[in-house]
Amino acid sequence: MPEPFPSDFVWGAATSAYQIEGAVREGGRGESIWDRFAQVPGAIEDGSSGDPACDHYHRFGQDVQLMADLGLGAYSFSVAWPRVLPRGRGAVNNAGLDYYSRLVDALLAAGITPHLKLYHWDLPQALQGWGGWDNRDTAKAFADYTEAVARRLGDRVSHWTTHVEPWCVAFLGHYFGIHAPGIRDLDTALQATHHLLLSHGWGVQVLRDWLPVEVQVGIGLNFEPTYPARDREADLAAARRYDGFFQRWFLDPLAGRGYPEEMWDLYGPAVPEMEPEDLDVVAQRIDFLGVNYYNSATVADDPGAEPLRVRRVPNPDRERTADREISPEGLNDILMRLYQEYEFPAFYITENGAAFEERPSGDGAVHDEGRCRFLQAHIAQAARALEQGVPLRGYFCWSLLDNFEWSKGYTIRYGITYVDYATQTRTLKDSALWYRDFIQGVAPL
Ligand code: IFM
Repeated sequence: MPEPFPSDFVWGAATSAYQIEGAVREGGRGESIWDRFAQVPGAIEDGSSGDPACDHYHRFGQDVQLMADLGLGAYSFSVAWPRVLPRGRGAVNNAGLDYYSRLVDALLAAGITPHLKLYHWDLPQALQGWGGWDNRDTAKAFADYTEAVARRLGDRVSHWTTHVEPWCVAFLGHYFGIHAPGIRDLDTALQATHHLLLSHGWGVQVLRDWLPVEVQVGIGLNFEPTYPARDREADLAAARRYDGFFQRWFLDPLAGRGYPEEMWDLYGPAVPEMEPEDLDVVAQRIDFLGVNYYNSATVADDPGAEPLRVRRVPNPDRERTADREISPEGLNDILMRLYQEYEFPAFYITENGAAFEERPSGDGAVHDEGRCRFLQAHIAQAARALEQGVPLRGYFCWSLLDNFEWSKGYTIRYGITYVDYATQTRTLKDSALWYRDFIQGVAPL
């Protein structure tokens, strides 16, 4: 194992159901909000959808083999709620659970630990008809869904994540309106946040009830460590507000601190409704916090930009991927901060990766030097955090495969494996080959 990573450090790759599975009308799967949203003209840059994506539903055996070839120790995948409960609640669709059961068995047979995520954004459309995450009943339905999955897979899956990037669900989906269900309303976004967190708490309780005690349960948040554009009070205050909006609105209630007071005041009448016991439910003990990290944020004060009064400022000194600024040191900053300011027992980097608009070259290989450099620089920051005492247990590269990148469709590629969508051929990019060699300890950072 490469220094300073301990021998039990987990090296993996991550995906999500809607982004890779395809087969949206097979095996009794119900409609999801992303199936519906993708049909809205202009919602997806190239007019595409998650069907057939990488056709992973039919090709998972081949993809598990690919993971084994790379020497991955773990695979982080999400279960599609509408495959398990096509209408969101009620009768369980056993064919949906059978599919994940086969996937889990194939992973275990290949010596790869399954890390299962319950919700990566594909809410059953039927629940959206009742208000989706704006409705408290959706959080109850999530607990029932959790139970159905836990009862079936709890004997074989050791790592469970309730939600992935609830900030994206709440704000991209309900405030900026660029993700499903395409709502643009602050009250709804804040109420959705609360119901997502509440469903996490109820989900953790269900998992503790149904699973063996040694099973690890957590949640994955996305982070943008925030820096002021200039060293002046107005920008420092703007950075604190953006941090409250992006990080602490989720972190603090999960850590038992309730919603940050200054954000509660700033949101005024838009703050969510809740029951007296909710904050205790949200603050369930978790075994790990998943850290999804792609970039940091530089912000300036902007009195006209209600409600946060913050403007993001591009940093011309930073190199860029196809869609983000590159700031590896932000990964170390956020890990150190989480370690020093909060009491989570362990961390995984549950997503980290880069998109580029690459193609195979004449020799058939995909020479993605940019991604190789990106992964190396970020893993080096993870190593620094580890050396400084952060209880970091693993690293998952996003993503195993090129896939459906939400509102950007297939216009950019996050995979370490190139997918030719016309033929569904997979080609390991140079970054995958480097990752394989690095894990084996034969390639340096
Ligand atoms: O593709 C997404 C993923 O679904 C959630 N985290 C960020 C990735 C890259 O944008």
